[in-house]
Amino acid sequence: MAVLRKNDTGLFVKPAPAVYPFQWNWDSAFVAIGLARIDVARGRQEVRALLRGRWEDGMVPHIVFHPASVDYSPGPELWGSASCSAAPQVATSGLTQPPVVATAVRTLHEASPDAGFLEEVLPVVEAWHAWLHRERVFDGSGLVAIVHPWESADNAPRFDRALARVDHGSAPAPMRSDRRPLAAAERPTNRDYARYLALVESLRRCDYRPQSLAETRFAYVDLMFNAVLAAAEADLAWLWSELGERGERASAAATRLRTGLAGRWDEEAAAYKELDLHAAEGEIAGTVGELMPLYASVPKAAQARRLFDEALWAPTRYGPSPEAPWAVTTVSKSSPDFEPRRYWRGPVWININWLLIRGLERLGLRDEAEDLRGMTLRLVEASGFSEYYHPSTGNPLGSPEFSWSAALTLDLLHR
Ligand code: 2M8
Repeated sequence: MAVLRKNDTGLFVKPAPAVYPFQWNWDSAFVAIGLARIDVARGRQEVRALLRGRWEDGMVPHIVFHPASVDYSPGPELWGSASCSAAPQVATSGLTQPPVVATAVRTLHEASPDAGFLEEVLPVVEAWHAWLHRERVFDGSGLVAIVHPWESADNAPRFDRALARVDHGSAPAPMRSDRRPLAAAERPTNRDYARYLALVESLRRCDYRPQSLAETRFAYVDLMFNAVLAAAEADLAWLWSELGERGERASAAATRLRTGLAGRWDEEAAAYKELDLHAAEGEIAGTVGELMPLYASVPKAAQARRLFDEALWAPTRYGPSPEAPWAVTTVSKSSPDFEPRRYWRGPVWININWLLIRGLERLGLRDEAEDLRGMTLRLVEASGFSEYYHPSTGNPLGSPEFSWSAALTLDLLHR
C-alpha cells in the first residue's frame, strides 16, 4: 500500500518512482487489480485516467503522457501523436499493450458493484477490443498481431529474429533516460533500442495505422498478448451481462481466440508455438510466452498437466532448480538466450507469476497454483517490490518500489 501511495501522482499511479513517470497501459490495469483490494474508488479512477488517452478509432495507447514536467526520453516528442487525426488531446504513444483492463474492471466490479461505472467504461473497452480485431487480424484464426515489441514483453528473446530484420541505419545512440538510474546489464542494449526507435519512425509515417500487416517491418502473433485478450474478452462478456446485455461480440471473440490458441499446441515441447508473421513457420521460442495460453484456460486437462510438469515447473526449463530456486523464469534455462539479470530475458516477474497462478487456479490445479503463489510471496517478502528478480539469488533487479509488483501482491494476499 505504501508503494502504491508513493507512486500515486494524484491522477494515476506511475509504474515506478523514477524510471517510468507516465501512465502505462497494462501497469495501470494491474494497479487497479491491486486497488480493488484496498480502495475500489481509487481503482476506478486509475482506469478512467488511462481511458482518457483513447484514440477515436478505439485504440487505448500503451503510454499516456499526462502533462507533467519530468525528464524522460524518448518521450512524447518521439510519437508526435498531436499530428495524428485519431489521437486525443493528451499526448500518447501510437501503440497499444496487452489488454488487461477488462479484467481489472471485472475485479473492481466483483469487489464492489457499480453499474454506473460499467456504463461509462464498457463501451470504451469494447471499442478497443473491436479495434484489435479490425486492425490486427491476419487470417481466420481469431488471433491478433502486435507491430512493435513495446506492445508486449519488449526485450524478450522471442522477438530477436524479427527485430534483427529491422535496419536501424547509422543513427547515433539514442537518448535513454532508463540508463541513468538502472544498470546497463539489466536493460535492453543500445542496438535493440535503435531498432525500437526505427520501428516507431516507420509506423509514425502512416500515423501508426499500417494499411496491412504484411507491410509492417515487425508483426508478431504474441501468445501472451492473445491469451490476455482472450481472458479479457470473456471478462468483458461477463461485465456486459451484469448490465443485462448479451456481450455477443466479446463472447464470440473469446471463443475464437481460445480456439486459435489451442491450435498452437506443440505436443513434443509440451508448450505453445509462437508465430513471427514474416517467418515461414511457428516456433518454440524458449520464453515464458509459450506457456501463456494457460492463463486463458486453453489447455485440456492432460495438456495442462504436461505444461506444468514438463515446462512451467521443470527445473531445466522455467521451474525451480537447485542453482536457480526462484520461478518462473521469463526465459527457459535451457535456452542459449537465458540471461538471469537482463530485463525480460530470464528474471522472475511478479505479473508473469500472477498470470500463471490465475491460469492454474482456473484449470483446477490448486496445489500447483498454491506452490507458485507461496513462492511469489516469499520472494517479495525477501526482496521487496522490485521490477524483476534474479532467479538464482532472488535479488531485486530493475527499479525498486515497482507498482505492479506491489499491487499484484495485494491481490495474491487476498486469495
Ligand atoms: C517497460 O517498457 C518501457 C517502454 O514501454 C521501457 O522499457 O522503458 C516494459 O516492461 C513494459 O512492459 C512496461 O509496461 C513498462 C512500464 O513498467 O516498462
